[in-house]
Amino acid sequence: MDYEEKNHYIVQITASNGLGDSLPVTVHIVIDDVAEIAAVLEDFAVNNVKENLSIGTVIGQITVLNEGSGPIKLFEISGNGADRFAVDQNGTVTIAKSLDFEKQEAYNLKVKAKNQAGYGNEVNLIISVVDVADVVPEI
Ligand SMILES: [Ca+2]
Ligand SMILES: [Ca+2]
Repeated sequence: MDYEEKNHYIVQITASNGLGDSLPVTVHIVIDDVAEIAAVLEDFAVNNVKENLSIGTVIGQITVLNEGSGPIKLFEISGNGADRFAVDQNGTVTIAKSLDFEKQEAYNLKVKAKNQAGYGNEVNLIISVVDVADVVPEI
């Protein structure tokens, strides 16, 4: 049934009293229109992620402006290098694979959240990596 298009059904049934008499009865069925609202996120940016942070380090939290028809089931990130980061069900962003400033200084990713209504808006997930001296200079 599609709640958005039709929420009022008229059904005609025949009731029998067991003595051979039957009475047509009209039954109205109204289904509450439950709007399914996708989650709304805010752009996420963090610019001080050191390249030597260990895997699993929390680097931020995605802001959910409206959970819609929550709860949010998952966050999905996409873009070049998206596999280096993970977002859990609560929107916490962590490092999933080690970073290397010398290979990639910034990540311009996208993130969206899925609840029972499906995926909501896609926002920017921008992460800038900070250089850390890789080689300790000899004195
Ligand atoms: Ca490095
Ligand atoms: Ca470095």
